[in-house]
Parts: sequence; C-alpha cells; structure tokens
Amino acid sequence: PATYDVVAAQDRWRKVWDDLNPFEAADDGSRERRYALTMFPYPSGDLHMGHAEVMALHDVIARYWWQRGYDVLNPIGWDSFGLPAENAAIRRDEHPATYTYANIETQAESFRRYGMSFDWSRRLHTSDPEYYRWTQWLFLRFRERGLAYRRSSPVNWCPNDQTVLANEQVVGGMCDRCGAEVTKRELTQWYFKVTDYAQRLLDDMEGLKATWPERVLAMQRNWIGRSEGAHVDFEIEPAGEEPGRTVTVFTTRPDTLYGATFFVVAADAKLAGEICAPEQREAFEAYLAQVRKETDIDRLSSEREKTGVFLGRYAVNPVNGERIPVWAADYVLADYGTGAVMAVPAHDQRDLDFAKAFDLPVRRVVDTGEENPEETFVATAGDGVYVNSDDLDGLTDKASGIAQIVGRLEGEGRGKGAVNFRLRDWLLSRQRFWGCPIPIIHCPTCGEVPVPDDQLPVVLPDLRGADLKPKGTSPLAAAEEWVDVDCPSCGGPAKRDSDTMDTFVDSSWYFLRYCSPDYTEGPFDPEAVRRWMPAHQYVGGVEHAILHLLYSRFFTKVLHDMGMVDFEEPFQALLNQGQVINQGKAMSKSLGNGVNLGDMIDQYGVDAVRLTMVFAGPPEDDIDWADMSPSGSLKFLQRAWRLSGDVTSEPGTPYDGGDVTLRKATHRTLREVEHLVDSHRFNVVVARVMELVNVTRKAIDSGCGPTDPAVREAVEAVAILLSLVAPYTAEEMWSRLGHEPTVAKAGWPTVDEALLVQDSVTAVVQVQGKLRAKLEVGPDISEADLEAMALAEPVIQRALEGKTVRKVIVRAPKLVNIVAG
Ligand code: ANZ
Ligand code: ZN
Repeated sequence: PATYDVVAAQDRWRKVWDDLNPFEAADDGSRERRYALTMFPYPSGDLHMGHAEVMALHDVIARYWWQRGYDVLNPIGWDSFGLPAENAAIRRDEHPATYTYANIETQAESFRRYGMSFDWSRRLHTSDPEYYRWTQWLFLRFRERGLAYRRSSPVNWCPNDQTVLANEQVVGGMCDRCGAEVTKRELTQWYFKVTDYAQRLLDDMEGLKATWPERVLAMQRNWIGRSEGAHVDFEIEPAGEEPGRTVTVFTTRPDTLYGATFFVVAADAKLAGEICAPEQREAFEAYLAQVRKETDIDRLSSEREKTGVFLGRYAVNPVNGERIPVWAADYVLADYGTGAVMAVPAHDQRDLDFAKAFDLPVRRVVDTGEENPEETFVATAGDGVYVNSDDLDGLTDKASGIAQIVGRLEGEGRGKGAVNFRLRDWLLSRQRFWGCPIPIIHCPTCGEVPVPDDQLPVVLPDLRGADLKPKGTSPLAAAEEWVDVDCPSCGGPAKRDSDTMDTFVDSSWYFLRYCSPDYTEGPFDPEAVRRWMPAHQYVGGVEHAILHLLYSRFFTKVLHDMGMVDFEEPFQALLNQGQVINQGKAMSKSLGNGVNLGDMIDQYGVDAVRLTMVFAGPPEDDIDWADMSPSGSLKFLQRAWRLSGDVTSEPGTPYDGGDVTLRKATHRTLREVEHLVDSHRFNVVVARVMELVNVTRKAIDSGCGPTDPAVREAVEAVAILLSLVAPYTAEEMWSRLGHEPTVAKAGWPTVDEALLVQDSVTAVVQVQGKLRAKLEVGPDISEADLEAMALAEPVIQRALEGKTVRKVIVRAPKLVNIVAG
C-alpha cells in the first residue's frame, strides 16, 4: 500500500500555511471571540519536550475553537529579559541581546515547524524597548498610586547571582535559579505593595473555583496566608535609663492571654536592639550575628533546639498586670505579624520548647481534657474549658473566649481584633543588567524624580561581556554615561536608578499587550482589551502556580482600579499540564535520561510526537516518555491517511443516502469530542478518533464499500478531528479528499441530532422458561442493568411472588431468564 511521506508533507504544508497565514485573529466582530493563551517561553536554548507537550495540548483548544467558527486570538511572544541571557553574555563576551534574539529566532522556527496555530502578527518580546517602555510607564502609574515604593530592609541575597531575590524565588532556603544558599542583606529596594490587595486576591478566587485547578488555588491561598486574631498591646517597663514603650503583638489566640508567661522579640527586628538592656548587650549582639546567618527555613524548623537571649527587660500583661521577661529569639520572624509574640507555652509548641530550653514557667489556661502540658511538655491547641483565666473561666469554646477577651481589650484600648497576612510586598529591584530599567532619577536636591513619560523608554546602555559581571551593585551603576543625567525637575546633576525590574513584572501584563501589540498611546488599547479579555483559557506549567499568576492577578486588579480594564481577574480558566519525564524521573543532564525533541521529530515526524503527547493520558498527568510509543502513533496516522486514498465518491456528494450505521458512528464521535474538548479530556478524543478510523476501515473493506457517501463523511470527519492534534496529516488527508487548504478552518461538521438517537432492541424476560415480558432497551445495555430492569418490572415481580430467585441468566441485550422456586 502507498505510504504517507511525513517529511514531504511537513515541507509542503509548512509553505502553504506560511502563505495562507490562516491563524490571524480577524478582530472585526464578525464572529464570537475566544482568547487562547499559553504561557510565553523564556528564550533559553531551543524548544524541549516540555514545550512540545504544553504546546500540543494548548493547540488542541485553539484549533478546536477555530473549527467551531470562533475568531481566535492565539498569540505568542517571549519573556526575554532575565539571568540566563546575561550569564551567557558574560561567558561569551557579548551583549545579552545577541544570545536572546538568536534563541528567539530558533524557538520561533521550531514553533512553526511544530505547526502551532499562532497569530504571528502579534508576536512580542519583553526586552524590546517598544514593550518595556510600557512596563516603565506602568511602574510610574503604580508609584503615583503609592503602590511602588522604596524602603530599606533585610532582603534575600543570592551570593552566586549577586542579586536580591523575592521571597517567592527562595525555595527551601535556596535560590530557585541557581540553587545557591540564600543569605540576608540590608538594602534599599523597590517594592510593589501587593499586600494592599491581599484580601481581594483571596476573595476573588471564589469565582475561579470551577475553572482553575484546586491545587493552584490552595497554593495561592496558602501563600496569601490569612490569619484572624488580635493585636494586643504590652507595656515594656522602663529600666534604669531606658524608657518604657508599648509593643504590639499579633496573636491568633488572644483567649490564651492569661497563659502568657514570657514575651519574645525577633532577634533581628529593630525593636530587639532598641530595648536590649545594657548588661545584656554583648550577649545579644553575639546571638544576633549568629541569627543573621540562618535561613527562614532553619528558623521555622520545629526540629531544632530553641535558642535565644534574655533582653533584661519586662513586659506587662495587659489583662492581669503580670510582669513577664522579654527574650530575643530566632523562632520569631522579624517580618511576620509585628515581629514580637506573647508566648503561651501551654498552648503553642514552639513556645513550650523554648520554655523547656530556658526553664520558663508554663501555665495551662485551657483544659482540653488531654494531659496537662505543664507536665507533658506537649502543648494543647484545641477547644476546652478555660481555667486560670479570671473572667474567662468556665467558658467552653474558643470562639466565645476570643470574643470576650477581644471585647475587653477593645473597651480598654489595649488591643483589637486583627487580620494578618503571610503575603509580603513584592520586592522588584534586581542588581542585574538584562532587565527593564527602573525609570527613576535620584537627585540630591529633589529626591526621587520620575522620568517624564515623554522620555520613556529609558533604554539600556550598550554593555557587554565583562561589564556585566556581578559586583553586588547593578552593572548599570558603573555605566557613567548612562547613569549620570540632569535632574528632570531642577536640572542639577543627578543619577538614574541603576537597578532593573524583576522579570515577573514584564510577564504580569503581556497578555494585555497581545490584544493591541502595536499600540503607541499606552500599554494597550483599552477597547481591544475589552474585546478579548479576560482570556478564556490559560495553559501552562504548575511551576507558575504562585508567582506569575498571583502577580498577574495583582496587576489586573490595579489596572481595574485605575479604570483601564473593566474586569478583575485576567484568566477565566486555567489548565496545568503535567511534566514530561523519562524512566520515572525528570529529564536531566546528570541522569543522562534527556530526550531531544528535534531527534524525536526527525525520527517520527511532528504529528506523531504531538499525537503521542496528547494521547499519553489526562493533560494534568506526567508523561513518562519511556512508556510512550511514537512509532505506534505514526502507524495510526498512516492508517488514517490511507482512508483518505480509499474514498471514491466526489467531494460535495450529499451524505444523506449513506450507510446509516457508519453515519451514526461519525456523528456520535463528533458530539462526544465536543464534550471531551470542553472538559479537557484530549487523550479520550484521540481514542475516539482511533475508533472511528477502525469502524471506517471495516466499512470500506467489508461493509458499505468505498463509494458510499457515509465513507466520505466519516473520513472527512477524521481529517477535521485530526486537525486538532496532527495538523500535517489532517491537511494531507483533506487535500487527498479533493479539498482546498486549510483543513484547520474547514469548520466543525454539523451534528445531525437524528443520528444520535440510540436504536432500541427488544429484550425478552422469561420466568422458568416462560415468556413473561418484553422490554425496549438500548443496544449497549450492561448485563447488570438489564437484570435490574427485568427484576423491577411489575409483571415479573408478580410472577415471582412467594418464590425465591435461584438463578438469573442474562444475555444482554436480548434475553433474561429467571429461575425461581
Ligand atoms: C499566642 C499564641 C497562643 C499563639 C497559642 C498561637 C497559639 P499564624 O496562624 O501563622 O498567623 N506568631 C506571631 N508572630 C510571629 C512571628 N513573627 N514569628 C513567629 N511566630 C509568630 O500564627 C500566628 C501565631 O504565630 C501567633 O499566635 C503567634 O503565636 C505566632 F496558643 O500568639 B500566637
Ligand atoms: Zn533635582
């Protein structure tokens, strides 16, 4: 039999598609719009198996929407600032742009070869001045609203990359880019005030419940980390020369206030140094030096021995006037809550471990019925009866305990109910070159002066190679010609801000820019955004579950408050694909289990690789390439392709008179695929197409024969269905069926409802071999269902009255024989 020449097909159709350019969004209102968004890539190297997977899955959705007649926006771009290009540039002694734009070309070519249905006319790169002009513009608008500000604080510092990192970029105490251990440094840095939006970021997840993976929502919820409790004011007693002062703590358990037996301040909080008594100073400083070297992970570990230093001061418990000692310790974090806690060892295990280590008193104030923590050194956290708690004594539940104590504190002006978030402001300054310059000028007279809008973009200077080596300050600081400017306000000598922005700033709004990529009046044309956004479907990796998605949601909310967009959530639905692994493990150089995408495509062709990715299983699951059979996929594509050569009726032949059984199979498949694509069960789509190919083959060889119009209908449907997954093969089939390209826009066949009606079959029900009833049932009824139906039939129940059923013989769908006696 003829074989399908995969390579020739790829060459042929690639050219035709380039000419036809079929996937440009019309954006003319003639059809309903759908926005299919895929997370844009970093241009580091060529595409790999992971890209191949996510793109194959994403394209099923976009291509399906095209077939359904929507006007689809399916854009592509590059997140092209960032460290990999900069590090490569240092190694190669060139400008980061050289490496970046070369990789972009390579990846773009690979996407085209892979047959992605992108709208190439909207392509963008975040490192283009035309793009980052607007990143800078947005930064200035955020700053005007008080949402971008500078402050000095201890920040995460990667000694290897010589740059600060956001909390989100520190994973397990390590830099998430290079794996080096992260340390702390005191630096003045720019922040976005994302904490102002904490509650809204949390609340608006309600509306995403049905369309975002629960695990992503859970990760965001946890990252935002909302806790309800109270702020309680403690007086620190004056001591010698040292004045007294009020220190507030955040607690989730104000009801345990009578059990507070000591007070702990984070050793690295300013407060600790300020209140430390002179005689404890030396011990405190030594301890602080040790704490500064620790990571937050160490500090929060419950396994570690508790450490700390007495500060020589006493705090006064606001409810009973009790004097309790003030300690500095590392298990309290400086940047959470207020950086100080009231320690209730009986009901908080961390406090109890600390009390044990330093022999501090433990007092139970809630009797939970468990053993007394004063004796067991196991803290109890549950509800119980309040004891040793004055007016609370006798209450039996947390809610009333908390309500009563908070009411009293509020009445006395010594505290109030409070909500605390784990979420921190987003640190956006980076001391690296290859990023978006921060459009601020520092003037000794005027202070921070924004670069006027009409002078944007602030373009990066031409630095390369050794100029870019990390030195702890941004390489831009050393570029004198660039950094020294006249103050836009007073005209005096001033300096540009020499930091660049975290690349997550660039990616927090790119999906808006796609709607009008050439717009010059602003970051995006509000009308274009109104037409396309929010994106109907976002597809990408779960590694972006927190950072990118949270930041994009934050940006969208700010833009909403600025009146620039009229929605508050950017992505209506989210799909996270699994990973491509090999032999059960993530692919890596060190394991030597990497699979090269180019090799796979050379060996099996694009379509077989795409089909394998889609057929591998539910899109959310990992794909173990070792278990996959791209050669099996290729064989299937050959079989499908062969059908198109066997059809002998003319294109345009009406299907009406065709073989009804085959027509039914075709129409059922189409209807089922509609539901399957909508519910993202793409692997089952492939299975259904395989079934239809088999049925059609049988019809040709031993059924209605190749001339029957139903065969043409079935094969055309196969081509259209395959166009979602295997675009080259589908195009090849479509042309062999006598049609013009492109099959990608052939349009979804209209499903004939009449052909979906299930035929019914008559089943006979016998009792003791005697015909008692006839039932109309579906041809696919299961034995169990048929038996249940028979036994439920009133005539049969009457016939069985007073008898015991001994045996039921079922031959679905035709016969049930009941033996009773
Ligand atoms: C007294 C108390 C009694 C507490 C008790 C808990 C149980 P979440 O839920 O994570 O918000 N805390 C407050 N600030 C802290 C900081 N900077 N570093 C470490 N721990 C801190 O936890 C809030 C609880 O964590 C607070 O409530 C406080 O301990 C502690 F039976 O106050 B609690
Ligand atoms: Zn000035």
